[in-house]
Amino acid sequence: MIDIDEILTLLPHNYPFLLVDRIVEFEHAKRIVGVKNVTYNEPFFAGHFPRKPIMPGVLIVEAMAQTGGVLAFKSFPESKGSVFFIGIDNARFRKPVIPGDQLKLVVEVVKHKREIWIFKGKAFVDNEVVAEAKIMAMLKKEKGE
Ligand code: BDE
Repeated sequence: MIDIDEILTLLPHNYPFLLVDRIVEFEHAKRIVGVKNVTYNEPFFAGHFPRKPIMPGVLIVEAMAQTGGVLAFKSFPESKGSVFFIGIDNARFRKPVIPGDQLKLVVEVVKHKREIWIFKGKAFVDNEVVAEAKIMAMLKKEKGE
């Protein structure tokens, strides 16, 4: 288990743009499962949409990408820096995500070569796939490391 305190040490993100609350499974450089609890109080629900709160699909993809970032940094803690989101393919949004849903973000490494990571992400609510995407990321080390 990786709790929110540790996530905050691994990712540079913060409110209102940190979109993973907890890690419940982790396999070194291979697979990770993140959880995001979705509440009516999410700032994006104010505009998306008034009286019809639906989580923007792009933010579900962002939540998968952040979970992939945790996988990369937890696997290689010496590679301190940032993960840049450099590409996305084959994104699908299959079901609306609404307040009260718990997103399970399953991210698997398709390929990892030097600083480039390719992830396959699936987001589940109640064991149903709500979104999926192939995500590409690049680790950028901090200067002097
Ligand atoms: C979104 C992603 C994947 N599958 C379904 C959906 C979906 O149902 N979106 N719905 C959006 C929506 C927006 C407004 Br404004 C509205 O009044 C209603 Br009735 C909607 O269903």
